[in-house]
Amino acid sequence: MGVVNVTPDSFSDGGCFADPRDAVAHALALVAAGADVVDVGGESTRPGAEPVPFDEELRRVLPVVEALAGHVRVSIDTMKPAVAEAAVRAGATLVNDVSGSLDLAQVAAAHGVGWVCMHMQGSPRTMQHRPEYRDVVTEVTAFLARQGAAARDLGVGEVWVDPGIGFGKTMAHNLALLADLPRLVDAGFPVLVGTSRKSFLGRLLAEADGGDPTPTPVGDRLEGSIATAAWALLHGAAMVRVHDVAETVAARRALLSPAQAGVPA
Ligand code: PMM
Repeated sequence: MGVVNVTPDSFSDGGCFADPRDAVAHALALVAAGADVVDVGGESTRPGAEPVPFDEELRRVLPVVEALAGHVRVSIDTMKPAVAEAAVRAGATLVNDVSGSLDLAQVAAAHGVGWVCMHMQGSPRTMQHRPEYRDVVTEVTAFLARQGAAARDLGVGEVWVDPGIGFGKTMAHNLALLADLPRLVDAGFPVLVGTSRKSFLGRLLAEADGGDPTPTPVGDRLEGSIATAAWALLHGAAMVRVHDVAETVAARRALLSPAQAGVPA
């Protein structure tokens, strides 16, 4: 899944593709690089981000969804049911819901499209103020299993679950969720994981560079993004959400080729 943020302020690429024409060109480049799905978002979910009004979010995403729908599977990254509904009418076939709310599952059920249920503690504005869990893996897995089952009961045929790396989580929480990913896989839904360019990688890579406390900048997190995407794929994730599609596709090919080498054609 390639990331297409049509926002002025996303943490990794904010402002790069705020013009719909640039966003469409970028998305088509991601498809050429091997993306199976492009995830179009018009509201930044970076920590501290303020909500975007409905009409502004729609103005950003709709032309991009319409232009891409005939070329590639389009996912709409939104927390607003009305934006999801409009995007699905414009051709999106996956609703990527970082709030994990059944309101969006209802939209997916009504239109016969897929739904991604992501776990987040709190809201983007406040989520990184002291996130707390007694047992992060158990709590996140239980939430996703419950919401996934409820969505199926509502009639959603295609349900994905996502642990929500960086959404109301400390670095220790993120690492615990990645380390124990097979537990989430065992919940029985296909798993999506997004680690690409996230701030915990900035800290991990800085520490690997010799303990400098300054996080590695967003543009220098490629190795960490690829390593964690590879980890997720090897531990059962069925899809990874990434900015650097060509590099991740190449890494996946190298990763899976040895595993497939012994299988007769
Ligand atoms: N991360 C971001 C936005 N949307 N959706 C899902 N399902 N999973 C994620 O991890 C996720 C997401 C934040 O990253 P961005 O600002 O670079 O898009």
